[in-house]
Amino acid sequence: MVSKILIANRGEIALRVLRACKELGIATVAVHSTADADAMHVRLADESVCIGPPPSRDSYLNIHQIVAACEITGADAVHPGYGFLSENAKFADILEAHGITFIGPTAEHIRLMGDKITAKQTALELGIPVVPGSDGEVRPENAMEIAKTIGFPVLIKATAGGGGRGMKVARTEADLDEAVATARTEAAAAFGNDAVYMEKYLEKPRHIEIQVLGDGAGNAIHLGERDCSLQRRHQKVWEEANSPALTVEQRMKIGEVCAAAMRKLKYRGAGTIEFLYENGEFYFIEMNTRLQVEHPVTEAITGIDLVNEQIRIASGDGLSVSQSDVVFQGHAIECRINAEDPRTFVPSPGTITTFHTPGGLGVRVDSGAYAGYKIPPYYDSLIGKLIVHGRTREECIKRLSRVLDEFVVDGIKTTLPLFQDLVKNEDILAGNYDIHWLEKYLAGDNA
Ligand code: MV4
Repeated sequence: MVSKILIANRGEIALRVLRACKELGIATVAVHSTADADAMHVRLADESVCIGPPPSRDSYLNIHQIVAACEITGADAVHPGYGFLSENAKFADILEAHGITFIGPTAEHIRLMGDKITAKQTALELGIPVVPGSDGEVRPENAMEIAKTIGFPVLIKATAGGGGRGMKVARTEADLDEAVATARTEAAAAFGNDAVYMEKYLEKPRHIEIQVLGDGAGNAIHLGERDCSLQRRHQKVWEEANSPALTVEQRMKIGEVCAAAMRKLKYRGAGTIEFLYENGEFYFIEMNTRLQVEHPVTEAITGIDLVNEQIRIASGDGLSVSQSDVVFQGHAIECRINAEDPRTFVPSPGTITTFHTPGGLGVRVDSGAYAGYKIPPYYDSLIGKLIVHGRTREECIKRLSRVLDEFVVDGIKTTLPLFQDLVKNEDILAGNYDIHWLEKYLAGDNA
């Protein structure tokens, strides 16, 4: 049983986890850097511990400081949120060695999915459809043979990668050697591991991900998909469920494939299985072994509190719902509110002078921001998430448009004006977009 949770994170996700703990009657410990002493997650927690100076590596990524904060406060579990230490297998191992519960999957499953080649091999063995590609690592000397078998265009990816760093497209035979060499150099620089693999390059896919929950004992369910195709430089901007591209039958089929795979794996906790979707087919690319930023979209349409489920699972109580209890109701959209210029996405830290959040039926704002809050320049620029729910996609977008008019953030630039434009766009209204749409729109190519 878990009785006191240390939240090893900051910002809106630290608040999100605090709220779930409070509803469960579990005591909370916030940790913070010196830059976050005035943060909302520190104010709302039962206790707080300063764990170091502003740079993440000295505070939110400092495993020893976090373990020490658990020892000092008597916390018996840690929720890592997303980012930071959430997919760090060594952290999960160290906590376990100290008798502290890591609210997440086993270190073994984190490692399995952290290496993109073993993740893909595992997915294949579990019956999940994968992108056609090399069977394991690609070396410069065998790259051409493999590429010819797959067929051009091909994509070179870093084994230790994820999130799009170190990827290189080779459109023809003439591009291949350079693409492999550059991908290896970039992978070595970014991840300290130059191993790469190869896949068929999908030209215009959507990014559709499936939410799963497993109890670690062989029971697992899916909570449908989220369409996260609207991205810029691998940063998601707008996420929605259901995907405008899927039928009920397609949703249930891919969802059941994923849930069955998680049962076989005896997966524990919340996870997301990422796919590219093109011409009616799903292709596995990665699995994230953590709670994701966009999880509220799934919460909106299912009514299931994902953090509550994570804590239940970590406490050994299993899932509160079975697959047949899961009902998908209506449509939800999340807009990421970043302290950034809405056209260039250049960060805009500073002091928020006015912060007026919208309300009404079907509206949720997850944010640690408030009037007078000074956004520190050290961390990512997400200051909040707006999640809107409606009975249909059309109702949801109309509501979103109304809600965006009510939202006031002064003192800094935010991405809110971008969403004002998107809700009026014909392609967006029609649900007609792929992973390249937003970049083209921002460049003025499909306006
Ligand atoms: C791909 C792809 C096309 N074909 N794989 C980028 C992030 C990483 N998670 C996987 N990514 C991609 N993998 C194949 N075989 C295109 C992308 C990609 C992408 C994927 C999802 C969302 C946005 C994207 C933007 C550019 C490229």
